[in-house]
Amino acid sequence: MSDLPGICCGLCRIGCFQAYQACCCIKEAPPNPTYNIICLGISNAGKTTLLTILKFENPDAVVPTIGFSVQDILLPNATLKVKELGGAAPVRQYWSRYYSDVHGAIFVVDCSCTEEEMKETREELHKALRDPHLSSVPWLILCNKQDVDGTVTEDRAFEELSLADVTREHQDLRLRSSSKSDRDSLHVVMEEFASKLDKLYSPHTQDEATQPMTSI
Ligand SMILES: Nc1nc2c(ncn2[C@@H]2O[C@H](COP(=O)(O)OP(=O)(O)O)[C@@H](O)[C@H]2O)c(=O)[nH]1
Ligand SMILES: [Mg+2]
Repeated sequence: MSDLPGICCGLCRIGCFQAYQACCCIKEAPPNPTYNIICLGISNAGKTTLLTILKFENPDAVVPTIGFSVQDILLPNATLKVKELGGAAPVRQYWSRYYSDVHGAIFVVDCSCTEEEMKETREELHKALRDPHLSSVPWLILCNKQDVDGTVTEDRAFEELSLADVTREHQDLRLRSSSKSDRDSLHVVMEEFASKLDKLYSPHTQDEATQPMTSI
């Protein structure tokens, strides 16, 4: 019984705070939006490594991706649910099976690769860009392995990947440099990409994050 005044006082304070919240329209901050992202690129481009870095984990421990893997990348402005598809030649024919529910696409390019691999990369990239499910989503092309001597720069990659015509149709396509040794820049690039997604998909569409792109 001696606790009664304390309990009453506590309840009063909660009541007062709730009344104050209601009067001043103070609401809890909405949770960060979640976007479904597809991550493509031929084997060895560095997809798993970059995603591992974005999760603040050790990139030296990555193993080749068999089939696909899904990783949640937590950014200050969004959560990216990234599905990385294996990049080996025999599995690339199945990539398009995973395109239907995505809000954005990331394509990782090994800019230190051979001419033959760059040709392969260009063909796969253009195939994906032409897919109707991915034609209206924001694209981020990462020109990776910029730390390697003699690697192809972002401008040169734009040429080698024949992107001049593509950017007319894909106005939300961005080409950015990346490297496993520059985590900070990678985070900046990803936050910029998340902002682009945010601009495109207004808050009320968040509940529909699992809907196919065509319905958003
Ligand atoms: N020098 C360098 N090596 C990288 C970079 N990114 C990835 N790698 C290496 O490239 C190899 C393949 O990486 P991985 O992430 O498995 O490629 P994935 O097949 O596209 O997932 C690994 O040995 C990585 O350490 C980078 O930015 N610079
Ligand atoms: Mg991988």
